[in-house]
Amino acid sequence: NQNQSSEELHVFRSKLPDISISNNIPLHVYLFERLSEFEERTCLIAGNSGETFTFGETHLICQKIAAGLTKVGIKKGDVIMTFLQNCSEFVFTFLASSMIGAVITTANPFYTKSEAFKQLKASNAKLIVTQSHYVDKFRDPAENDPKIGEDFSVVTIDDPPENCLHFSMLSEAKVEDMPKGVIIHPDDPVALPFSSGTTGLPKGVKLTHKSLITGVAQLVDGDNPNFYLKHDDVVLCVLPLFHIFALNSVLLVSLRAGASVLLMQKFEISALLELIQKHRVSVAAVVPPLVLALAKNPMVDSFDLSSIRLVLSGAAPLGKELEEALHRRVPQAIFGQGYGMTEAGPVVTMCPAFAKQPLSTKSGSCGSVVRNADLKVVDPETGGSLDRNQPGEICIRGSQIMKGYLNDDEATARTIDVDGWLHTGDIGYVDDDDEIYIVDRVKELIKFKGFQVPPAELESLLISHPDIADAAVVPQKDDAAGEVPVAFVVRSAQGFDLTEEAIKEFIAKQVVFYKKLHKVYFIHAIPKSPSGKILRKDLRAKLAATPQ
Ligand code: 4UW
Repeated sequence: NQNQSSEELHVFRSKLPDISISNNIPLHVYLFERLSEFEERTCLIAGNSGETFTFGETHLICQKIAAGLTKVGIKKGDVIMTFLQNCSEFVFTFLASSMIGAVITTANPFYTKSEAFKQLKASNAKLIVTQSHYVDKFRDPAENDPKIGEDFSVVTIDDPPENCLHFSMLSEAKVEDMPKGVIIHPDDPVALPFSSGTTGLPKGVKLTHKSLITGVAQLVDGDNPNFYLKHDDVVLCVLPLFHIFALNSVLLVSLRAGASVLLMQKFEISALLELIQKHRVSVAAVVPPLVLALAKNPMVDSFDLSSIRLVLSGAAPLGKELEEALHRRVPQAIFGQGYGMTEAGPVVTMCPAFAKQPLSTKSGSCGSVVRNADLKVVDPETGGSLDRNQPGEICIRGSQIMKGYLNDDEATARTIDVDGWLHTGDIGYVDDDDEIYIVDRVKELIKFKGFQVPPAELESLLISHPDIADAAVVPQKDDAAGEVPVAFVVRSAQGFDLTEEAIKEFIAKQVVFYKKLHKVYFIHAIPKSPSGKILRKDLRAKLAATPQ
């Protein structure tokens, strides 16, 4: 019954009114729209060296690199992979790539060789920008893998090893050599981060110029921005830029708003505290494990953190106790959470206490749905939409969401339905004050300190072992990391003496640190549904009942 179903559709909207968003222009044009006003202001601060770049300098360098990329053969639609820790070259490459209509796929430089090659092949990247000590990860490829110099080029930001180019090759090009007449359509992809989404292996997430502009505008545009950044703000960028949280909600929003970004290569508590004090960081984007470090480490007391006015946490659930513990150390700061997902482009909800005209929020909530978007909560069994205070799967709709997965229409169709709703795989509810709480996850994904651990990836590695007949990987709760991956393994007939240690080591050799298995349980058979799907809920229940 059509009437009945439309009557029952509960759609939640932001308490902030919709705004007009100029999302029909290229991303870099949008980000630098107020360049003449910001020209002299500090745009980037490299934490390591103290080197700074104004907005004017940043824009000029990006234009040169856009010309340089063209010189090395990169054209509109080509993919460039950044295999970098946070640094100014990351920012320049990203923006320059947008200028010529190319696409950046961001990868974690700590990836192992096999992880790096998987993303390189899947994205078909033509160029990798990295550091010399990572280049070996792209050498000696297997039979069908792409090869340096033949299938792709490598640029290093430091002294280039054999067959690689130096970054100055790009940055010393002439602005006049920027390609002319490149036409960029709002629906062209500009970024291609990888995410496993609700199921399966990591996939390229096509984020278009329009999606990212919308995502940025939802936070910082309008008379009363939801995430109000001031011109004199110094925004901490210690979270990795290869992940969508920092890329969107630290870097891109700051560029648009004219705030400075303090780039830190990696998290190290004393260096972090020194930089916060030295540069008077005012906005800190964090993940729960970082909150834990800041809340608990005794060193914090010897630094002046009084400049911090705002702390934004996300990417994983933040416990109330932890939030309160950190709040005691930076009492002047407003605390809040955002909730996002790579595919959602990326913000689903944001704390409205960060607005220019702040609204009060409750601790533990992830804020309210962003403006210019619809949110609904659906019953995972019936698919019907639910009213307030009833937990169900969070779905989001708006111009910010991804265009789809790269070369995977089936996964796209499973994630975005015909009415344009993106199904997040997260269970949450909306309370009487329009605040959203995430309470569980129905998707496979495991999050270790906010990093994605796709169970399907570990399962396929496990099954490739000759002594393993079947395997399933599920999350186990952990105080420090939030969740850790653990495996249930069925040994094959000849594998009776295969040990837990041997399996852990077999996996550890092939994956980045946060995907390592923390425990292996031997089992006679993996519980599966009649259609062959792993019954992960049963395994999670088994785990909860097992004494640790
Ligand atoms: N509480 C509980 C949360 C939360 C959460 C995420 O790696 P991805 O694909 O993406 C992210 C993106 C986070 C993000 C982006 C932009 C932003 O402004 C912001 O606000 C702070 C956060 O993490 O993983 C997506 C999955 O991570 C979980 C949830 O399961 C989601 O589907 N997640 N944020 N605050 N869980």
